[in-house]
Amino acid sequence: MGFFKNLFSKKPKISYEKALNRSHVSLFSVKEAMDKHHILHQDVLEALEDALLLSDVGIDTSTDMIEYLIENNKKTPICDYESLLDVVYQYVDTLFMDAANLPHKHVIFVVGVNGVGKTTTIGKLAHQKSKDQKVMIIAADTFRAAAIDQLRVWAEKSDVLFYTNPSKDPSSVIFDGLKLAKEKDVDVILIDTAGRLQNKQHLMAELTKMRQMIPKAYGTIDIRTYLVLDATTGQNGVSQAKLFHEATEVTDLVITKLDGTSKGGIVLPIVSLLKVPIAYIGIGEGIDDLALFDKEAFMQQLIDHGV
Ligand SMILES: Nc1nc2c(ncn2[C@@H]2O[C@H](COP(=O)(O)OP(=O)(O)OP(=O)(O)O)[C@@H](O)[C@H]2O)c(=O)[nH]1
Ligand SMILES: [Mg+2]
Repeated sequence: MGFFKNLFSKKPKISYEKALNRSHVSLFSVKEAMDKHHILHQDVLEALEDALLLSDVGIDTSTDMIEYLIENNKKTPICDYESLLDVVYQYVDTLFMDAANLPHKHVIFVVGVNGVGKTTTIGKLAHQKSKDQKVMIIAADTFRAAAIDQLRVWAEKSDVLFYTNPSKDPSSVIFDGLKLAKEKDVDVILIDTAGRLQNKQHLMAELTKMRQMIPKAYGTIDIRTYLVLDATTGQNGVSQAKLFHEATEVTDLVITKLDGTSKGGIVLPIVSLLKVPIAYIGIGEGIDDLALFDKEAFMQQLIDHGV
């Protein structure tokens, strides 16, 4: 067993088993081809590429991974399945970055397309953070009354502060909400925004304006922009990631609905493209179904689980 596999061979946390139970890259035929040839044969590479594409890793990252294997094989020949897996782990490890440790006081601005799980994620975050921090939720999704009500329910569940103003535009709501948060000496401010398609330019421009409003209203504070991506949407997630990043300088990703997909591989091209960390994963609809991203547990479930 290789170095990386040893490093990660601790038992994955239950939440990851639950989340990625259906979501692994299935490497059965890769193992079969490796057991037959005992070298990095073309059959092995083809089987690996098929498995990666099936799991939504996408052509660019699959090709990149295969080139990495070929290069490594020149230095240290890959002669069994274990050593192949070890190089796959090494490659995937290069893609993930560690999320920053947040200071006690911070703002999290939450963006994403419609229905990905922004509001639910804020509700779950409020619940986690309210255990030891003073939390305020700002509902800047003021277009729909139902959206405000949904967020208010989440705020009540965790007994945190809540601010909105349906008669104002989203940027003004953020401005007023942050002023109030400062007055009340709030530690964590979670800002919910309306879902929007990444190719609607005027809506993306509005998001940029909202993001710029935060330091203007509050002054110096640590600001994170969380892009929420639904793991079940497949390759469109890559385009979402790119365009939201351009509009708002995404600092972290939240990947939701990993409990409901067999294509968790989509995470790889997205982190490879954006070069930002995954802060959390959503693994269900309940208030506790949000886990801090754990690279080792994730990699183990995504890759090794499949044989
Ligand atoms: N299975 C599962 N469902 C989730 C998860 N996160 C959110 N959902 C569900 O996804 C649906 C949409 O969630 P919302 O939080 O309303 O999504 P949103 O991004 O705020 O939607 P808009 O505000 O309309 O853009 C709800 O039914 C949630 O319960 C998750 O991690 N797993
Ligand atoms: Mg919402």
